[in-house]
Amino acid sequence: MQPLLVAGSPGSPYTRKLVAALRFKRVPYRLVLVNPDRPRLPQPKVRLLPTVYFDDGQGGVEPAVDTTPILRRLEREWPGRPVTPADPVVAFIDALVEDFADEWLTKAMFHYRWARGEDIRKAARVLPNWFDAPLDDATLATAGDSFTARQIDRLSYVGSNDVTAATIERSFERLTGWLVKTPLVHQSPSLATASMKSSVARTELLAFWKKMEPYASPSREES
Ligand SMILES: N[C@@H](CCC(=O)N[C@@H](CS)C(=O)NCC(=O)O)C(=O)O
Repeated sequence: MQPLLVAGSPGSPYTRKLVAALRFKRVPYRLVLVNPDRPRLPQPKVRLLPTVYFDDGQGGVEPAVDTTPILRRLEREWPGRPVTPADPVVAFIDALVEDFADEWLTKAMFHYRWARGEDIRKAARVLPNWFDAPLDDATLATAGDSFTARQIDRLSYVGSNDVTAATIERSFERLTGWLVKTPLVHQSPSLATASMKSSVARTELLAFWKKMEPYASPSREES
């Protein structure tokens, strides 16, 4: 069987969410790093990371985006080691928490990366190196500058600004304080765990959820 082909980047929280769930489910996969300026694979209609290339049944591939429906499909095709709770009430709560993590926690991730000087300098040095082969120092400096300009420009779309910064940070601190003492939704890893873990890990502040930890970081061999 061919491993599932996933195009993504370790800097993308949604890539990490998907990879965490694939690892937990033990679905064989191959992660290829994408350089958005030099596409090597067919593009999905909406260009987002991660993109999963499903077998189209005719010898080709069918690109798919959006981790939630992708993982719902994988749950149907790979029912072993489910990441959806069996109890429908718990599954509903899990879906709500997953949505909260996908839509709200990524704001904290983006804010903590791009709102302050030292964090910006770190993100500029790290993230451009995760789309292709590692860059030499001069290329990394140029790529870091243009990456930074683009991402800071997007802070307004994400909703991080001088007025909202305190709300984002208070909400994140409240959540992480709560997570230290509360088990998350159900006993084994789930989509909610995968999504929350990925965004929180990407803030590079915390290492929670030991049970998800082994599944959360793409290893070097995969890139
Ligand atoms: N809801 C989507 C979101 C995917 C997403 O926004 N990915 C980011 C990278 S982490 C992206 O590709 N952003 C590029 C863009 O928005 O143009 C999912 O769950 O996969």
